[in-house]
Amino acid sequence: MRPEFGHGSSSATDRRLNALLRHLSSSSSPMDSRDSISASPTSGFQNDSVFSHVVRGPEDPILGVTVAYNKDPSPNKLNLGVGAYRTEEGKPLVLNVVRKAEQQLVNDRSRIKEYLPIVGLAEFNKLSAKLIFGADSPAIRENRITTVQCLSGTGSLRVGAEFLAKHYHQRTIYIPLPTWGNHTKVFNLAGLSVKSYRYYDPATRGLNFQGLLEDLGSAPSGAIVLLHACAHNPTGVDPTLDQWERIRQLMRSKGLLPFFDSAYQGFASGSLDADAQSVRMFVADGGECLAAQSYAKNMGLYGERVGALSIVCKTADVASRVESQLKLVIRPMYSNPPIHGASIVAAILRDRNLYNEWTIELKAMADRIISMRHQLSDALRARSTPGDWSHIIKQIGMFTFTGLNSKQVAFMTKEYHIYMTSDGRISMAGLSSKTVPHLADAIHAAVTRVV
Ligand code: PGU
Repeated sequence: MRPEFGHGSSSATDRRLNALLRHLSSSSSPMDSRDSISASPTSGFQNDSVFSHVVRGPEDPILGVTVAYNKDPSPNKLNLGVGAYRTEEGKPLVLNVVRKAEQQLVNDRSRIKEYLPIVGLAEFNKLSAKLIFGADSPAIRENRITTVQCLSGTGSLRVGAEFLAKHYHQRTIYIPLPTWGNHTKVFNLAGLSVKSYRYYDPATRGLNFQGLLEDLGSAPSGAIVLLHACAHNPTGVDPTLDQWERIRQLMRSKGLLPFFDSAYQGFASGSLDADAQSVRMFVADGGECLAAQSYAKNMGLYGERVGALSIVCKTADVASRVESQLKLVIRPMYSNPPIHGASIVAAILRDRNLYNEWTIELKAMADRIISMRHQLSDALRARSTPGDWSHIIKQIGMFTFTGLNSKQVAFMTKEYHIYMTSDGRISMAGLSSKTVPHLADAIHAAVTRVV
């Protein structure tokens, strides 16, 4: 019999200590642990887990593509699944400016590793709001925005959704059809009910603007609407500025609440300001909205998990009360956010030279993606691949929504070791001049041999 702490007490500390003891004794002496924790000493060793009923879950439709890719021994394999930037050599890229900022951080001996506040690094929050809303935004000047550091884009969406589920009168969120696969799960788990609005028209491979206006027009007043700020994922199709203006007028007239997902600022056009136009239009009218920002793509900080949630309110007083409630959402979820990534971002955004260097590197990434679009389009034309492939050039951002069906995708994976999501989305950022011919061969074979 192992010692137990705090007999008869149910304090959380005692329970944790006992769990730790059980863990330690089970690794050093399996017999002892089985005797003491199995429900019945006679039950079989195979079935004695309290989790034996747990069924295996499916792989994630996007991140699971990388899992499959990693298992493939082929030297010609190509991962166009996940939206992650690669160089012409096919390697992940750490921006030079990020290396410089990190060096500064390492050299600064005054830096400490204490907890950040619940809302994160104050300077990071301020600079993130400036980045998306614009340095001269009246809403910033009037202190009507609360910005909290969150765990990249996903965490920002989740915190925003949890806040809305608790404090907003309408619990229905409309998401575009199609959209990033994780949206439905994030919003459902936060307690929102998810509906969709028409967005993409497969016939034109463009925006179904009429369908979008009809669906938002018939949404209940006050409903939340998820909008991709730019570089819509997975379609690469964005509304024009005129169309954004029509969407804004419709949403404001019906009191629909905009929730912007900004995961690609700078990646659509190469310009940080141009890619934030949609958001800024909605803030300029004085109305309220939410915005989730990610630095995964535009600073290449994927694994640092750095992002921000902003809620634009009517008054400074409301904004400060909203922030007090965001803290109550965050504290029991992960207490406070990590310090390293946010410090890198703050170092770059605060320093004019580093900021300028960043915009140049960002533009180079966006330009390389655009050049891949041209190369792929040329390669298909050279092969006389059947079909209209002009959308490869027209679509913007990281992805091309090819129009290939799931059978054609499976064929390309099996025969050509090209990995992509089953909806036919390819990450243009994963391509290089060297791999374009291989992809073009695969697409040509898929559309001529698989229907
Ligand atoms: N929102 C959109 C529209 C996205 O495309 C992504 C990432 C996120 C939010 C979340 O990004 P964070 O990494 O949390 O900042 N989508 C990529 C990356 C892989 C994934 O699914 O998370 C993609 O390939 O779709």
